[in-house]
Amino acid sequence: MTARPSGPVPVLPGCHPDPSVCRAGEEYVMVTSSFALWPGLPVHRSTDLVHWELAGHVLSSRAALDALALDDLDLSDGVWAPTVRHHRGTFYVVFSTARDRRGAGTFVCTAQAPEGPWSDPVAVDAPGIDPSLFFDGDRCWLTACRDATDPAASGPGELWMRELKLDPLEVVGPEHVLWHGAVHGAWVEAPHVFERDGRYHLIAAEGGTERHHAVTAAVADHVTGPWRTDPRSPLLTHRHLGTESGVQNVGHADVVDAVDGTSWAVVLGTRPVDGSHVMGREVFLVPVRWDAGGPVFAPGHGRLPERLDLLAEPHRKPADRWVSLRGPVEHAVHSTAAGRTHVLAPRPDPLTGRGTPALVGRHQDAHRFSFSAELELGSLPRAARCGIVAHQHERAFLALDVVTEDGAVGFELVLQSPAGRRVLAHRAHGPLSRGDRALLELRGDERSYTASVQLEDGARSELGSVAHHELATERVGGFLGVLLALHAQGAATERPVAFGRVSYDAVGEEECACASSRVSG
Ligand code: 6LW
Repeated sequence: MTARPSGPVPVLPGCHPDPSVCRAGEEYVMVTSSFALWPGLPVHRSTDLVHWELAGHVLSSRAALDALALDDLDLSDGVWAPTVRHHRGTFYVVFSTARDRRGAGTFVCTAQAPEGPWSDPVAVDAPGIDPSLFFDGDRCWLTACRDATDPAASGPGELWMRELKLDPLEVVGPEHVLWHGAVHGAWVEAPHVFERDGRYHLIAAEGGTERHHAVTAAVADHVTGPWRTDPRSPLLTHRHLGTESGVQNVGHADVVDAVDGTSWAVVLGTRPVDGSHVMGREVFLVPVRWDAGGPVFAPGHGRLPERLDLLAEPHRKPADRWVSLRGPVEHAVHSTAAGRTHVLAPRPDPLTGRGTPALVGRHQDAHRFSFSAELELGSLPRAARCGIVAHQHERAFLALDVVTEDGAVGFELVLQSPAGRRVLAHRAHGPLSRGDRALLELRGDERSYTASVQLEDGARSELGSVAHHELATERVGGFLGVLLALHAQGAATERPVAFGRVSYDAVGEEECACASSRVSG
């Protein structure tokens, strides 16, 4: 029998991994990873840690794009694991870029407000990935993780620290090796340092970002060490709960003190069905209590809370965030009485390559959804392939395409998977004639994606279905979740493609799992 997802619901659903959070006055600000998607590093804001809205992006300028060099990257490389902190009126975001799954550069951006404008990225000399900042009075410490110098003795990863001068932004002074983790045998990553009652606490992620993911910790009397493993580690994990747990891969925490004196952590987690997840790593909220030993995650329960009682109303989804691959594309949105029209200029880059195809998508953020768009067949380019796509990676997507060639038009359902390309269905439609419209739809549920086409005469025909695990991270690899996207492949000289009545409707188990008041386990 298929396991229905149940249990905790994300506060930021869809692919938003590696969350980092800080507070500025009465507002909370969260930044998450964006890989080779553009614009990069979404910034969300909230006044209650549960309802988040998009404030902007740290990375959206031409100068940022040039600094990051996203072209040619595997989509799961690029911009990884930011940390956001607020210090004396300025927001600081530090992050690293990855190429071939290894750290390629570390950058800092600053802004006076979450919506920006954000400064251009300033490169700092910090090897490895998952950089973090800790302000201790007016001194700022940069911590990150990298390969250990002596892995046989210590385990594969190590956390290190140096001071960061703020003006100009520059790493200075001696380097301190802090800690090799509590678990050993797996990389220690995602460090964040906190001070509580004169002692320093370091939390980190171990076990890898998959099923064995866990939050571990160390304590020290001085920020540069020596650091001692917190013997209670792991402090939070779902790795021992078995496949019955609706949320898996829980780890990569950051902690914030709320306005009312309570503390909370944001962590990443996944919602697999039958062992496969398609929505990437999502953000969950966990209560934290500090005691003499350090942070206690989900006190009394030790796992993500089933219900977050802060929700007085049904969970609102953050606004649509449309992204492209490895750089900007020509894309305009018009609102009309009939709905939203997205106009995309075709590009020759194929979806299977590492270029910038004419694709804009938004993250799938519920198991059950409908995503649709209408094309006027007579106005399409004479030789093009355009349509809607459930896109996980350049090696894995399900595309429902309208193919035009020599004045004729047909519909095609294509599954690209790591095993190769399969045309699952092809329907010839006949000559391109003005006025003909086709509504393309992809529907999803816990187990499958189903594609259908509805022509103007009202007949809807299903072109086929694929099992959800075809697009799952477990099958495809990498760090992403499914994007529901519009795409237009053709010569750049072809006329733009207008996708009319673009609609995404999520029908979620999310809606019903939310209740009222604080937290119950
Ligand atoms: C992130 C790191 C990780 O930087 O995945 O496996 C990377 N662990 O913490 C990308 O999300």
